Amino acid sequence: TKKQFPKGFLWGAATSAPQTEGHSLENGKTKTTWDYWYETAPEKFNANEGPNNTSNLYEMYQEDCKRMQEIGLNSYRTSISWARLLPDGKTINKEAVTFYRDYFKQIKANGVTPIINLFHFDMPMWLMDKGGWEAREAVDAFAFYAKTAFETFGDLVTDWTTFNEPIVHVEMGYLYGYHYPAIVDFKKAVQVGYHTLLAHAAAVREFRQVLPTGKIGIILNITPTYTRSDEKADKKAGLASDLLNTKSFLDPAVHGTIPQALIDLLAENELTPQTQAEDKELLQNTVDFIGLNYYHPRRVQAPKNPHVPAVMPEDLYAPYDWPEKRINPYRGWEIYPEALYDVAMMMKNEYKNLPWFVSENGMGVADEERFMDENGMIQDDYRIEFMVEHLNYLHQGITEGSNCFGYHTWTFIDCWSWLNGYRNRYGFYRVDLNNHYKRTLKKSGLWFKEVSKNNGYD
Ligand code: BGP
Repeated sequence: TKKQFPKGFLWGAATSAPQTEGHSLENGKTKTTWDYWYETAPEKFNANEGPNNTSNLYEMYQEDCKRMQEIGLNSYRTSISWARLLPDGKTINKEAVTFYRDYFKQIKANGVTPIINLFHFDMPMWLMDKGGWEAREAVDAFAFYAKTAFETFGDLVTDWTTFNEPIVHVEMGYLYGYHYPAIVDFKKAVQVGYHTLLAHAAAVREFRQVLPTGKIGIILNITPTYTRSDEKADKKAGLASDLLNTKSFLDPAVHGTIPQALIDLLAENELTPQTQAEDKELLQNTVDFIGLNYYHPRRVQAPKNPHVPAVMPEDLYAPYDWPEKRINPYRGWEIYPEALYDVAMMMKNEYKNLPWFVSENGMGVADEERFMDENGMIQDDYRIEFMVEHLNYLHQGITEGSNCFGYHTWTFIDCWSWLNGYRNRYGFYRVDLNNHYKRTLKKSGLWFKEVSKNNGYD
C-alpha cells in the first residue's frame, strides 16, 4: 500500500446516544431538551422526525456490533445518555446500566475498542429547568454524572471523552436560535461556554481519581479559519474567529489556561463571564488526547460595520464567500480537504504535538436512494472519494510528524440528526425507515474494510 498509516492506527466510526438509541422516553430515561423541543415545536424538525425515531439501536445493538466487525472497524465512538443513566440527576437507572454494560461488552467482543463520550448536545430536562449550562450548578451536576459513568463502566471502557463539539450547544442554543432554549444573547452564550469548559475540567479531575490508568480527551469541531486577505482588518477578524471558535476550548484542554487574547477580546466587548477564584486551578486539568471533527473550514473577512461592544459574533468577523470554493452539492458545505493538513500541523506546532485523532469526517448526502443499484446497494463512490481526499492530506501531516492516531468517520449507520432528521445520510450502512430500520451495507463500507485491513490504501 502506498499510503500506509502508523501502527495501531484507529479506523472507526462515530455516533451518539441521542442519535441512535430511540426509546427516548422509555426504559427509565427522562426527557432531554430534544424530547421537549420536539414535543413543543415539532414543526422545526425535518419530516417530523423526532428524537424517538432514531435508528433503534436500543433494540438492535447486538446485530449492530457484529456489523462493526463486518466493515473492519477497530474502534467506535458513541455516547452515554445522561438522562438515561441518571433520570433525576442522582439515582442510577439500573436498566441503563444493564443496557450500556452489555452494549460495551458486545462492542469489545467484536474486536472493537469503544471510546465513550459523556455529552452530545443532550441536556437533561431536570437540569435545563434549573438553567442548564447557564447555571453554575451544572458544573457539579456534570462532574457527578462523569464520576458515576467512570465508576459504573470503567472496568469495560478505558478511553473517554467529556464533550462532543461543546461550541455547538453554545452557538445553536444561545446565539442562533436553532437548538433549545433558542436564546439569542452573546453574553449568555459566553457564560454557557465558560460553564461547559469548567464542567469538562471537573470531569477530567474526577477521571484522574477514578480511572488513573485510563485516557481522557475532548472532541471539538474544528472549523479552521481562513481569511479573505492578509490585510490587517481581515487578520483581526480571523483571529477573533479562531479565539472564539477554536482556542476557547482547545487551549484550556491542552494548555490548562484560557488565552489572554481571548480574555481581552471578551473584556473589550463587555462579554466577560462570571468566574470564581478556584476556576483557574480547575482548568489546569488537561487532557490526554484531542478528537477533532472536521467537515468544512470557516472563511472570514472584516465585518462591514465593526462595532464594539459586539452584539453578535458577526460584528467581529463576517463570513466570506470564497469564489474558488468547492461545494458538496448534497449538503451545501464547502469541501476543503487541505485543511486536514493544516490542522495536523497546528496540533504539532501549537498544541504540544499531543496525540489527536480525526473524530468525525464524512459526507452527508440527501436522497441517497438515487444511487442505489439493482441489488439495493448504495454506490457511494462520491463518499469514498471524499474520504480518500481527506486521508491524503491527513497522511501528509502524519508523515511530517503530527501525532494523529486515528480516523473516525461520521457515521457507522445512517442516523437521525437533530433538526435535519434523516435528510443528510452519512453512514456505511443505509437505514430503511419504512422497513423496520433495516440496515443495508453501502459500497463505502466494503472499501473501509479494506483500508482498515491494510492500514492504508493505494
Ligand atoms: C456533527 C455532529 C453530529 C452530526 C454531524 C452531521 O457536527 O457532531 O452529531 O449531526 O455533525 O451533521 P448534519 O446531520 O447536520 O449534516
